[in-house]
Amino acid sequence: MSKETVLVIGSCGQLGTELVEALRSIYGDAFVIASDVQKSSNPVFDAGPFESLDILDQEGLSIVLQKYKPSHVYHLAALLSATSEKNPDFAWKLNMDGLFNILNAARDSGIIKKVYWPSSIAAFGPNTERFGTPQYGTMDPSTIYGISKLAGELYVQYYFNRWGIDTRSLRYPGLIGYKSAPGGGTTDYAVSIYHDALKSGEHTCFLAEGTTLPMLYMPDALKATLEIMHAPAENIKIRTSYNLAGMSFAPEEIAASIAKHIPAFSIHYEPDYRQAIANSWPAVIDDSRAQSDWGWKPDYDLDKMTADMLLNLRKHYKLA
Ligand code: AKB
Repeated sequence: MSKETVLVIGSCGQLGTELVEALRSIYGDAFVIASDVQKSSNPVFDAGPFESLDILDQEGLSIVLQKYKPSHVYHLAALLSATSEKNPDFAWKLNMDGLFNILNAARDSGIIKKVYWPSSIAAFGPNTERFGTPQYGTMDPSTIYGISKLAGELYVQYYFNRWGIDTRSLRYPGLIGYKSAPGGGTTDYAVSIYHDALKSGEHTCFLAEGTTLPMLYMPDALKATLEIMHAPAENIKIRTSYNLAGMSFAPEEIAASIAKHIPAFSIHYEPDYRQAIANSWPAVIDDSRAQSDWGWKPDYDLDKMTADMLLNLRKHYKLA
């Protein structure tokens, strides 16, 4: 891999933490600049450069860009769905102004050549086809997070069409991993359920039985992110954001998968305000365009993910 320099903004979140680690193994520690408003204690961030950066601070962004001259930027800083509903004004400000700051810097500085920005299944809404959700169909998000994602998709496409910024994006489903904690999403139960299974043998789910949502195991999320960023530009035919699928399941199905390893495991349901968010989202995504345009294929299904999550969390909790 050539000595590109990569900047990850919002690097201390669930995806960023693992993405920094993966990027450093490709580009080398010194060439991947991690940044966030505050450095987390994860040792990943001690292996290479870290900059304290609030993406709403244009001056601060400009200083980091001039210092490192990153050609590739992964802009991950955002409020997720559940947190956004608690503070919609700030969610809109962070999610949109943060994106504008990066896109304008890419347009004006001449430093950044490629921008990765994540969208989400939240860009769909209650009138979207829930099963086999197509790449192009009804998009009427009802959450502020989803509205910011849909608007962001159109903006990244606009900057590609108008100014030739090489913008690339995926509509992530819920992401599940054992190395870093999610924060403020509607799909977060699918991470905490594994921790609870090992710690107490039971989980109280904030979504109701039967709530099927699209999900993706973190190694697949990293694979997709790196594949779309490294694919030849001519293969990236969608410049809004690609549908991306791994698996879909309801809480009782992940519980059954866990019970294959921990037979006494039990799940209880106490749906809260996040149920309405989940109800407005797709259940099963059609990602055939990602498959045909740049060869997307996930490696993990539910049972394979469960086995890997439990194996690694057992080590983490020193149960193995
Ligand atoms: C959330 O639940 O908000 C996120 C997402 C699906 O974008 N995990």
